[in-house]
Amino acid sequence: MAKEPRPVEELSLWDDAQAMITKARAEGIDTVYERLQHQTPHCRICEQGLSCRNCTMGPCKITAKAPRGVCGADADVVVARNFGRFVAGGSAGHSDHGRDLIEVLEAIVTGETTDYKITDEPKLRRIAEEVGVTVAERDVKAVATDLLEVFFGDFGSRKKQISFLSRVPQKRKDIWKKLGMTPRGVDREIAEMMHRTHMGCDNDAPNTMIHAARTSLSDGWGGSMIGTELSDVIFGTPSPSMSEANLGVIKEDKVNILVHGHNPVVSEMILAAARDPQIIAEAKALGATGINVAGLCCTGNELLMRQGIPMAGNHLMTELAIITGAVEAVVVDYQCIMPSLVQISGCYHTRFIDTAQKARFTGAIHFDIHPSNALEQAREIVRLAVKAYSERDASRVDIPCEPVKIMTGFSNEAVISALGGTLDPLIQAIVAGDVRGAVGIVGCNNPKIKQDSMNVTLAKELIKKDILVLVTGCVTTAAGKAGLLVPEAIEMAGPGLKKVCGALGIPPVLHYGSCVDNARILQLCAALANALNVDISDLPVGASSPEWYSEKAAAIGLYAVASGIYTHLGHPPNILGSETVTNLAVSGLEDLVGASFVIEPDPVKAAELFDIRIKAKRKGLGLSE
Ligand code: XCC
Ligand code: SF4
Repeated sequence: MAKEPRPVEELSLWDDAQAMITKARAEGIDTVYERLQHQTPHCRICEQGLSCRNCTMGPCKITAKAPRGVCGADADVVVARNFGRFVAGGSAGHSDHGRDLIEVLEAIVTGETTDYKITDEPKLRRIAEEVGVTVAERDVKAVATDLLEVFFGDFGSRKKQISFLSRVPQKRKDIWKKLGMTPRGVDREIAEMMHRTHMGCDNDAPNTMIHAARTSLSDGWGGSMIGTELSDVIFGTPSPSMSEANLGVIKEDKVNILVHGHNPVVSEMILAAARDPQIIAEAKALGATGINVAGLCCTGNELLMRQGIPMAGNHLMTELAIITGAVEAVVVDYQCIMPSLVQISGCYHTRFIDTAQKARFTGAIHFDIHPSNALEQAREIVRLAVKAYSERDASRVDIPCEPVKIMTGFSNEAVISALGGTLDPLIQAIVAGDVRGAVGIVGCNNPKIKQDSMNVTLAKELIKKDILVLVTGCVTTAAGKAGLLVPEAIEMAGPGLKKVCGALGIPPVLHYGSCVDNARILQLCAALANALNVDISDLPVGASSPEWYSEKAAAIGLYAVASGIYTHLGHPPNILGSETVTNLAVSGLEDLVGASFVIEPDPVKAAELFDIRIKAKRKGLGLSE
């Protein structure tokens, strides 16, 4: 029997989303919300992480009646193995993305491509020096060649630890060493997780969890950090600028191209092609006033940070953006791209274009993009979009709102430069209690949760308490739409934060980039800890992913905890079937790594928990609460 559709007010915080869900329903188009209803109720056993299909003696379901799988694995082993593979999947996503940036750098130095270049040479030299490459009196190509070998090496099996552990406070490295948690090589840790979780291998849940943490650390301090740093080298290190967000950034009189996915390698070329005067002239010949490139999800974040492109939306806006009827093309790279976008594009004149061999979509137009052909292929893609403009059905266009202003571009380099060249003013503000602490709110939307309701409420509650908020990933657009990413948002902040951000002319919620850019937050925490000569777990900081859904978000959460950062999740991963694993996650890790997860579905209560934590950490540092 068909279920009653849920009222749109329950599905999203936003008018633009509600209007487009209503339009989709009127046009008979299913979205994530209908599909979720069809999938509900979910399998309870899978939700608890108690199903195993790691071999064909099974699949097995662990229940009270059948407490062991065919091989004898119990609930703890099955849950830990499933969680370990979940984290390995997320770490693989971020890190394979990082590897793609190394390959672009390689194509630059070998001359295989001229479409890309080294934009921030000083940064290249800086990070090369950090990881032990000789820099003095060597030309940029020689330095880059050595650097990319070091980074390729970080993915391999020949190192005792990955290079960017040079950034980690010694106390933290000692903890990792003692626990056997030091990440050695990115691919190695991921492969070893697959090995350990094969039947008959690592059958001790805490031991599996330790390796899950090591795997996630190889992502945070390895794959993701390399991805962020090389993206800055190749496309430029972000600095503050203004842009806009919500579906209103889609323009009725323009050819609209949405870039979606994660890696800036393709989307930067789409943007470059869309700025080509010749192609703009072709768009104008068809009656458009220009070509508009807007972002979705993290590839949007990457281009927003560096190029200031507007953000059409986050995860749960990706289908709804197409429903406006005004999108000529959706160009995707990889990750978080719902396959449903192909079908929804097919309901309109929208061209759905995939660009990566490792992320093909049945029914999409495929362009095989490599560093050597990227710009030429991007021009062809933009021309396809221009052509599609003439097929747009004006009677089906509905752009539901006006965009809101946002400020973006807060790399650590930009923050330090805004502070006058050092972190000292920030440390003084923390010591004085004007900035009581900082929390990174990161991650996704999940259709099980009213879109952005938790992301926004948590951010608002924290800034009221003089806690600085850093946002990345899909929380960016949430914070932006709520008016939190502009300097005027200091009016919503507590007195201390208002004073500090007001003096600097910055918002109390800072856009720190995409999800791989959470590595920037790790780096900032490490720098603060080193400056104070303490461990990261001593800092008055926290992390949160209120509306997370993905394997990558689990990897981020775990590397945050393993790095010593207290981390809130709005709902638990599929681990509740094991008391051992659950207890480890929400308390046992505290004894091991000085931080743990906290699960709290109420964002107001979550803010209070952060407040308590920050008070305790401030006290530990001898500071006023
Ligand atoms: Fe994906 Fe990065 Fe989550 Fe958004 S936040 S839904 S992972 S796009 Ni990373
Ligand atoms: Fe069942 Fe064990 Fe095979 Fe998993 S590994 S499917 S628990 S027999």
